[in-house]
Amino acid sequence: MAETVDVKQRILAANEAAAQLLRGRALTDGTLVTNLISSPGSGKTTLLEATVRALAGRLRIAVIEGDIATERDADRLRALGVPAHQILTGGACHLDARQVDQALQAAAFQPVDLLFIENVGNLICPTSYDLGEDFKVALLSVAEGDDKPFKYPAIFSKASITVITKSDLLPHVTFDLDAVRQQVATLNPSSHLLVTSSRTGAGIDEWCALLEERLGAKRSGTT
Ligand SMILES: Nc1nc2c(ncn2[C@@H]2O[C@H](COP(=O)(O)OP(=O)(O)OP(=O)(O)O)[C@@H](O)[C@H]2O)c(=O)[nH]1
Ligand SMILES: [Mg+2]
Repeated sequence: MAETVDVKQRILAANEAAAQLLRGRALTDGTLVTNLISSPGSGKTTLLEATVRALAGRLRIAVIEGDIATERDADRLRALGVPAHQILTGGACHLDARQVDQALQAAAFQPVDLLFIENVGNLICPTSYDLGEDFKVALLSVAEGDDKPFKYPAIFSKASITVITKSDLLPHVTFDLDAVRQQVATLNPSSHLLVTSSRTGAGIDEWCALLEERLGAKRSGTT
């Protein structure tokens, strides 16, 4: 048991060292890095597609995609003209900083304003792995149930933004938005909660404005 804990701590310490190198490079480059985490199918890639469309011509964007199999998500972003690199974990349920470092070297993206890392669809494992991001974003679709923040507290505690997705489906599902607001505020009083629909465009401007504000703050050294 003690040995298991020790190995896990060493893995996380090695990951942290790699993440700090990534963070240092992103600071030098003036790139805002966002780590998107949610259950499979909550709408991460669709939110990225909506973000790319909304920010077209205003900000330069690149995307690292993490999945256990297929290039589908990277292909969806490339179809919009966005440089995207797919990491295939081959079964692992999260990305780690070394994989992101290798992906960035392989991709050799031109300088960008925003780098999005879409993690493997999973609310648990990705939470422990720092990818050198500026902040984590948790997504929760209204179809998943309004009890999720308290059931998966780690991610909602660590994410500085929680994005409720698929709000267009609210009339068709049982989802108490106020209850979710209260849970997220309890777990992380300083977090932002945005209510969005990538289908109707609701909340997308607010999301993009928050990204632009954080990019500006990072570059002016006020974060
Ligand atoms: N009604 C509705 N459907 C949505 C919305 N956003 C995404 N979807 C649908 O939800 C499904 C999953 O969306 P994705 O964006 O692929 O989800 P994901 O989180 O990237 O999934 P993984 O990468 O597999 O974890 C797709 O069928 C989308 O069309 C939305 O705002 N409203
Ligand atoms: Mg996806």
